[in-house]
Amino acid sequence: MKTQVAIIGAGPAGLLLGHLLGAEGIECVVVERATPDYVLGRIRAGVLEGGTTDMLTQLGLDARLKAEGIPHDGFCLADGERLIRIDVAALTGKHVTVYGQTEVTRDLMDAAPERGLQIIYSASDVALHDVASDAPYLTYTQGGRPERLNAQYIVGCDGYHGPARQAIPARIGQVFERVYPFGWLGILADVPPCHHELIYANHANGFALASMRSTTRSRYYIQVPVDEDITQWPDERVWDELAVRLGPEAAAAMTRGPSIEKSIAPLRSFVFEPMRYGKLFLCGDAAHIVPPTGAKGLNLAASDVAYLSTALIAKFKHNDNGGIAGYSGQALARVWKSERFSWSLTKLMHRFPDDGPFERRMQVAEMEYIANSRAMQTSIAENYVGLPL
Ligand code: RFL
Ligand code: PHB
Repeated sequence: MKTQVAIIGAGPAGLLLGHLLGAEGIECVVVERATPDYVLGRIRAGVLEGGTTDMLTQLGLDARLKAEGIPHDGFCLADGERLIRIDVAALTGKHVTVYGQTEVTRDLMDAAPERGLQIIYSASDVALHDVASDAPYLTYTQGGRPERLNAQYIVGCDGYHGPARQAIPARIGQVFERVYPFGWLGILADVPPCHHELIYANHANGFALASMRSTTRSRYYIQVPVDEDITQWPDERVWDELAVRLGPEAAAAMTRGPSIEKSIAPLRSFVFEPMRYGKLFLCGDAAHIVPPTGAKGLNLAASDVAYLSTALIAKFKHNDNGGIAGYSGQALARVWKSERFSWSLTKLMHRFPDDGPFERRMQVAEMEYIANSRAMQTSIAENYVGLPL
């Protein structure tokens, strides 16, 4: 089989890219290891920047987003004593939208057949070959049969654990990494949210986040040790801990209910440079990971895709190589700013096991500064709504 662009991974990055290229008549095939149900079963991001929702609008795939997405004009930082509201709408003139990654993926998946985007699910042993040559190709196994896909370009949208990044020789790539000594235990429950906006809380017991998917579905997280055994956290214990960490006001408004999903995600900052090698490009989690504090991961995957789709369209339509040559530098410039924001919000809002009284005083001082400085609030707000592409 042959195509113009072979995309590895049918997560949000791979599907968005496939649709954007397809809309310009560029042929692509998406090769995904998992089944559609598995991809939709992963509960992840919940907050979309304007730039991300604009891409769905541009594709004409925003009907459900418009009907079900909830615009948020602000969010809160809590430190036990007070709730600091960051009024992102007043500070930036923009807003974010609460609409789950699962729903974004479903919308992109559902539109694939009618738009002629070919997605090959349940493809195992995906391997990249000759990516530095003019004739790169993928091999994989499907239904027990070995397959080969020739392409002009290969794009790795295969997440942190996928094979694409590994296809770049060690002498070319450089890894930047920080692993945090804690994870987030998340629960999803069909109960109304405790507050109409998100609350990020720093409590002596650790971080907590009150988020949501809709007016009837809540998503909560608590910081736990990285090696925590999830069986030690029956629902009631999670709710009790949330009530303590989020503070009395949120606790009073919190409705408890059985969890419909519960999992622990480790926290990591990670960047791989460069994001292009020969005919291979990396997009999204394949090239970088941010800790979820600040809700940047999916949005960063979307901005990579915006840059790369523009570059590939210029190449295929006008034989213009400039975008392709500049892709890695352009994408990384934005990646590093999101890395900085996610890292700084993670440092501000979590209790690190090795921190002492000095580090705690630094957190208190920074909270105090944020509470009283419009400049600080503006800085947080403009990062939260998404830096310009
Ligand atoms: P994905 O979603 O991981 O998709 C990669 C796809 O590649 C497939 N794959 C392979 N396919 C073929 N062959 C192989 N060998 C393969 N190996 C892997 C996988 O099956 C999968 O389908 O990466 P992508 O598309 O780059 O998207 C990135 C986002 O998923 C990620 O950044 C966000 O979920 C991060 N994130 C958040 N981002 C936000 O913007 N806002 C948020 O509010 C937010 N909250 C979160 C998050 C991530 C979390 N976790 C669990 C890490 C909250 C959490 C708890
Ligand atoms: C979520 O709702 O899953 C969510 C929201 C905000 C974050 C991270 C995750 O910063």
